[in-house]
Amino acid sequence: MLIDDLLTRTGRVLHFTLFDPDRQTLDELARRAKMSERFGTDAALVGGSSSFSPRLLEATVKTLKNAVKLPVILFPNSAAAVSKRADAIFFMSLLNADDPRVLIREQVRAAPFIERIKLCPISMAYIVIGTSRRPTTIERRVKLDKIGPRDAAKAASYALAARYFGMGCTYLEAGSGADRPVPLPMIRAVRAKIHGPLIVGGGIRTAGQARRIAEAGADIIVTGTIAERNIAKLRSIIEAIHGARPAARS
Ligand code: 1GP
Repeated sequence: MLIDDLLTRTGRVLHFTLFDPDRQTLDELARRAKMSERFGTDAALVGGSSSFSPRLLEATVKTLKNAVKLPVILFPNSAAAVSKRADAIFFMSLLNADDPRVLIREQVRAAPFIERIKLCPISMAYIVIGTSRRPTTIERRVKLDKIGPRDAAKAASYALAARYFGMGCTYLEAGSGADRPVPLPMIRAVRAKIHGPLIVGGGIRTAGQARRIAEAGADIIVTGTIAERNIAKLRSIIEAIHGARPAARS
């Protein structure tokens, strides 16, 4: 699968840049994508917690495909967020949601379409961690079985359950714009329970944070907001991730 190929080919921790269709014009998107590619990002993710029209999604994916050579992976928030122009889709369940819609219903709606258009599904357990004093967009939108920053054991139990379900990747998400990223002890605790790729995102703003997260056990680090607020900082974040010593695998 695409993620395993990327990880094996490079042998290093990867960086993905998240582009939210709703948060920039298409011109800004093309410019930010080109800069991210130049700085060494490994893939472009398209998605976000806000809702956007299928038309804007199509335009976003098309703009990215024209602007850069990076793989474009959908990071959907509903069954409507599927585009055949993308290279792959995170086929994900928000495991600590109380809402069956995000646990399984949207996925059931989307699956036949994904099969028909032959889009590559990347199996993923998505776990949202409440690290921020102010709730992030996803925490406001979805009722959650709350996992606080000190609940490393609870996050690890979710990750272990996902592994027993046979889910491929695990994504620990602090939420876009979070004021703190997922804590390092939680990343280590989750890493110890899973065999597949670990993705960590939300609230990562500095090269130091990114390097520590990589060395705690993340295989892929996602940033979104920093490319919108201060794209020059992205270069040092990506360099720190690519230069990090990958953590030992269990
Ligand atoms: C959100 O993890 C991503 O899904 C990115 O978060 O926007 O805080 O970098 P930021």
